[in-house]
Amino acid sequence: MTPEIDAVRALEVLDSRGDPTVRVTVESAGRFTVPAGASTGSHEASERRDGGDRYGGRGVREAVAAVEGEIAGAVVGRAVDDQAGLDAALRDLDGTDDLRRLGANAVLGVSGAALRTAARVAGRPLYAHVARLAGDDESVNVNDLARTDISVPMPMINVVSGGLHAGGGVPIQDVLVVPVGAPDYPTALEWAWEVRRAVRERIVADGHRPLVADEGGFSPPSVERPADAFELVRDGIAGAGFDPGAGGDLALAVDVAATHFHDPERGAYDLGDGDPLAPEAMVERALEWVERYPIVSVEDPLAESDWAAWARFRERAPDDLQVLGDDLLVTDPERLDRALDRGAANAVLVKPNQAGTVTRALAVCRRALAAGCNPVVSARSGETCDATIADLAVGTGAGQIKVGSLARSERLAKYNRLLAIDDATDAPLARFEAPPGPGSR
Ligand code: 2PG
Ligand code: MG
Repeated sequence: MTPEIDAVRALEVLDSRGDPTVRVTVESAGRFTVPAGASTGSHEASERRDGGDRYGGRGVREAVAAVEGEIAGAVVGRAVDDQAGLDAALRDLDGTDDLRRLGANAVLGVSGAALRTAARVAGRPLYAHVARLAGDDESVNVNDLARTDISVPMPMINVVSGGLHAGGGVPIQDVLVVPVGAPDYPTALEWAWEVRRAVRERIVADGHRPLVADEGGFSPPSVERPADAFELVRDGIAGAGFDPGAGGDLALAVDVAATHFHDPERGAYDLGDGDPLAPEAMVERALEWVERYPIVSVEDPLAESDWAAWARFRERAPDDLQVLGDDLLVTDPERLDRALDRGAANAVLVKPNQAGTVTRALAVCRRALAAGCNPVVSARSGETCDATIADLAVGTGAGQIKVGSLARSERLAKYNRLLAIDDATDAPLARFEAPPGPGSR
């Protein structure tokens, strides 16, 4: 007989920023703790916060009560291995597009805890269970995946932070390294560690304290303009003895997170280094960065609403540049289709809490892979040591992951889980593939 969900419990716990979040346990016994963004897109699934005085309004006791009350009433007794059916039932129960009634944090908590329960009940590693769901293919031999088609995702590792994750400073959010030339995942981490150390030494030599931001990246006062951040990390790659660039050892990636310095009223981007830029000038500026620095991936170079400028950027960018949509696409299959039709992006960030359910996040991965678009599984800036997304990235074959810097336990929990999967499976490190050029679809 198929095991059923016996009970659903929830608890308000605190995340890496000290903000409350929802932890759900489906008995018996899978546990999932929901992450939270700071640079959120306005089209994301909507998390539920209590308001009022507790935790500055960020308490989640109402979401916890929704899990233990209304949601438990609807899901207790369901088969644990019917993820799609469970997620559809949760959506129906909520009844809104963005899950605001029950709260996307309540819904995703249950969806994620059920996923982990089902893997445990089936006696499979979580990544193997995800591979089965993601492929929607009963013929996949989940016990034999180590020798078939899984890979460990190429990590995109944060080194310098800005924007909303660093409380000011440079307006762009992350400058990251991608160890494109690393032969395997453990080596990729080692190389990124060397670069991070070189950058840290440089910051200290310049007379600054190497304090870290929300995702563990450095945010020194010497980094005033985006160019300073690109130079610091590029020089860190060279300083650690590596060859920077797409065909070298480590390349750069950037999350511009432009929505958060874009004024929608005036349609202008304020990089804080002169007059605010019109969309066309912002396109030029981002193209200049790509030309001057060894950048292989640009996330959110334009705001979530600026579709026309996204398409112009992609048209003018080099064919092999990864143009990655986060706030633009919010892990939404329909927005992804729109982006593919308009040629606005060739890669999509996949954040389960933007989607609201595991099934929807998997659907975005599947749709992207089918269209030749790169899915990049991503953590949020507010995290816990829950490492589910590491298995999600392996099981979906996403090929890339972004979880922050090599600092802070909530980040390392994901990197370490991937080390364990690498060790257990001998799966190869996914190569960073140049996505197809514009007009290829
Ligand atoms: C992003 C994420 C993770 P946040 O913008 O890609 O870095 O940030 O979780 O704050 O949206
Ligand atoms: Mg982003």
